[in-house]
Amino acid sequence: MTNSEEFVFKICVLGDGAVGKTSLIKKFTKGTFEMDYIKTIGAQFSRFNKKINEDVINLIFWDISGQDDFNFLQPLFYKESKACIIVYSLEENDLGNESFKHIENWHNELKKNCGNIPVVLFANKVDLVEENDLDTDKIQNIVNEHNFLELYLTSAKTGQGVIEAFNAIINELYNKSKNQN
Ligand code: G3D
Ligand code: MG
Repeated sequence: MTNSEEFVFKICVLGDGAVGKTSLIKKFTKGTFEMDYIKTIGAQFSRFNKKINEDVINLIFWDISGQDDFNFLQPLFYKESKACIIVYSLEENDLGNESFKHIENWHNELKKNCGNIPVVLFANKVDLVEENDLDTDKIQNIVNEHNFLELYLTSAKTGQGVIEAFNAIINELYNKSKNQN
């Protein structure tokens, strides 16, 4: 007899175009994911399995592939999401600035559709900045203001922080589900 249990977690990944959403998912899953594209809603999903102890976790990441249009998202994208990753870019250019400003929009959109599910914030492309020069107060303020679970500095390019960041949200979901059984 085995005590192994199986869990399914859908996690939606939000953030402006080109901040690195797809690259981060690829990095975390080491490319061993199956990806499917749903044209009608401009989204793709990637499946990936992970073991924790004896249990199997089926992860399904939903990721927007369209441009920065907050209105095109359809309920199917959010439906039954258990957690969310919001990604912005630390780049010191328009993309970086705009993607930081839009965190709030993405979070509002999420809350409208999913209520209060756990959110982890990824500040991506940390390889492009000097970490010592980061305005950590500004970043910490947004984390506190929105009650995000945690903030991670990540780089899909070097891999910095990626595994830890994804595992933070996965472990949170796992521990919650496990304790309900
Ligand atoms: P998206 O899915 O959020 O739209 P992508 O973003 O994953 O497609 O990434 C957009 C571009 O940023 C890609 O460049 C990708 O290689 C790059 N990128 C993603 N994450 C990082 C990172 O952490 N550091 C750096 N330096 N670049 C990153 P291209 O040129 O392939 O379009
Ligand atoms: Mg993408």
